[in-house]
Amino acid sequence: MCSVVVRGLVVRNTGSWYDVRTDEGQFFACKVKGNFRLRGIRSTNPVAVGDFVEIKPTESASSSSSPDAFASGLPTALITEIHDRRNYIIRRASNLSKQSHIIAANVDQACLIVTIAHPETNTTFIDRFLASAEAYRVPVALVFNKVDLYDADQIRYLDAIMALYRLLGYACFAVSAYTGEGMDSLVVELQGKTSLFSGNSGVGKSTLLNRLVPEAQVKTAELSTAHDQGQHTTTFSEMFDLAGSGCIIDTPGIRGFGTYDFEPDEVSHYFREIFRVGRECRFGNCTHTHEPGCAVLKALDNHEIAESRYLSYLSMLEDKNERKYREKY
Ligand SMILES: Nc1nc2c(ncn2[C@@H]2O[C@H](COP(=O)(O)OP(=O)(O)OP(=O)(O)O)[C@@H](O)[C@H]2O)c(=O)[nH]1
Ligand SMILES: [Mg+2]
Ligand SMILES: [Zn+2]
Repeated sequence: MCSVVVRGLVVRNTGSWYDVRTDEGQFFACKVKGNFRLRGIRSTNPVAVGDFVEIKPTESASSSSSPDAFASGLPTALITEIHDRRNYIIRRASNLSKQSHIIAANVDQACLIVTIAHPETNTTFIDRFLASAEAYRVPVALVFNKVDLYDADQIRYLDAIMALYRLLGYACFAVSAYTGEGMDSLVVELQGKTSLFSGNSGVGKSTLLNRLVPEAQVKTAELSTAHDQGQHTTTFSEMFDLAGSGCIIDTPGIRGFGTYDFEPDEVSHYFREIFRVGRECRFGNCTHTHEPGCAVLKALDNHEIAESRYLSYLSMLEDKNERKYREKY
């Protein structure tokens, strides 16, 4: 009877199994023990890639009863405990859902991979991601991929949008996973850190990963010709080691970013410029929507706050009012 409990890191989440790498470098296919739930979080996945866990190896007889773990050839174990997280990125599991989905835990940064075209990532999606990351204290770098595809107008737009986000204090990278353009500075940014790759389907998360970690060889696929959208090719989250030090967590593409567990009066705290300017509003409880003496509305009029950012702010307020989010975000 094997009853030792060992510590490990969750490196892969296939939905039904969590692959854990122990401190000694051994791999186990794990299930979560019983129905233990994380403090107050109603999540579709109680454990996420990046979690540190305690596991208890199960006897070999039980592994043969689980065909998929058996197929992976890994010994099986039970996750008996999850260590406290330094941070995590969480979103609403789906429209109208009360459940959340933890995208990854214990990351040094989230790289939001976005594209100006093929497919187009909308700014509301970007801002919702940024606001959530801000709330959970995860630094974000914006990685604009597929620069090889853009025409002159799109390049102008790219420059403008990068200027906007840089002004707000977010690191921005313009890269092409195809030509390698811009990849050198991204590599420097990734060194020594655990970085989450997130974004819409089809923006090239896995293609970038394959370029950065050639032995990863994860599946990628063309956009659908009819809709110029990704096809949700990556179906589970997985962590890969970078040469040197650091690692990347590749994740399935997400359609909308439904924010989880925000109070309406909190939303403005996570839009850096709205928070800053909002301190000048006449009323302390200003929602920046209609109030007299609202400094945010004035800054919006003066183009000191970008309209796209303000619209994203409104969309998040609306979530709270309607308790839902629109799928397209
Ligand atoms: N032209 C061009 N195409 C790219 C670039 N990066 C990725 N692609 C293509 O975009 C398509 C989607 O790439 P994936 O890497 O599968 O996208 P993903 O973000 O991992 O998508 P999901 O796994 O569905 O979330 C593939 O056909 C890639 O070859 C790039 O820099 N330039
Ligand atoms: Mg992918
Ligand atoms: Zn105001």
